[in-house]
Amino acid sequence: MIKKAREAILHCRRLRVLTGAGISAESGVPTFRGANGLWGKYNVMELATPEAFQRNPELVWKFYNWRREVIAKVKPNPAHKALVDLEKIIPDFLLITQNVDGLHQQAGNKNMVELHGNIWWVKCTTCEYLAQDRSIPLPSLPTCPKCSSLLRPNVVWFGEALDPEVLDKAIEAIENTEVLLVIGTSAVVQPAASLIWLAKEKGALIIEINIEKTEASEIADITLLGKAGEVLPQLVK
Ligand code: BJW
Ligand code: ZN
Repeated sequence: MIKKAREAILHCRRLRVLTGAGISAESGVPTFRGANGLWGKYNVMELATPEAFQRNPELVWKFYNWRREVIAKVKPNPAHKALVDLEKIIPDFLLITQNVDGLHQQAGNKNMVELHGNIWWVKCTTCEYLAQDRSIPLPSLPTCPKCSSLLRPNVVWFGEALDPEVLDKAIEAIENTEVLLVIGTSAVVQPAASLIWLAKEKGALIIEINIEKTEASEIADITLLGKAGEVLPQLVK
């Protein structure tokens, strides 16, 4: 199976890669779901929704300050590095990530979109202010330098729409791919997960890498069970 996946990837001209929290797990970033997932310890509805932020912005900022602290200490792993190599080899490559940790950029990927935003950016809840801010911790209630309103993390919470430009770019790329490589996602959060079904509908070969079977395994042509940091480098070399 690894050999078939390797050949399909190395011989295609158009490749899209969809990543989720599992690709950063070996770097030391907790995933969301599963035994060691963040959501087991924290109540999502208390933290990753606009309603939660309205109700208790201090608590939500405390959570994000903690996440920033964790992520600041970690480094890209061999899976992130393998995707940088792939971007160099494949003529038409797009990385579509659900992750907000910024590890793909840190590793060196250039042609990529972040579906759920980036934890190192903040945006104003009132005006158009949007800026990178890597300070840790941010004040418990950070304010906008332009209009003094409350700032929020530039991430997409449940019930919020994804940036339409970002989503459109992902959809168009998915509709025009030969191969879709799906790495470390439980494939349950929409609309990100639906991109896998869209690729299948359009005739792409779906290759999945995960430590366990997921919602997407049924439609995947090849599922490689194993850690991304161990499996992915074998597909590239
Ligand atoms: C390894 C590994 C290793 C471990 N190697 N693998 C019913 C049907 C359809 C949709 C909905 C519905 N009910 C509600 C909705 C909508 C909702 C949704 O999808 N909910 C589902 C949970 C049911 N979606 C939304 O609300 C989205 N917005 C939307 O729909 O808007 C509509 C709208 C339109 C117009 C106007 C207004 C609204 C927004 C979704 C935003 C998701 N945000 C989060 C938080 C981001 C910020 C933050 O980080 O704090 O994004 S939630 C969280 O889940 C995060 C992730 O990106 C996302 C996906 O998780 P992911 O990456 O798959 O991680 P895990 O933990 O689930 O899985 C890890 C995987 O790795 C596992 O499979 C492991 O096995 C594997 N693994 N170690 C390889 N070493
Ligand atoms: Zn402002």
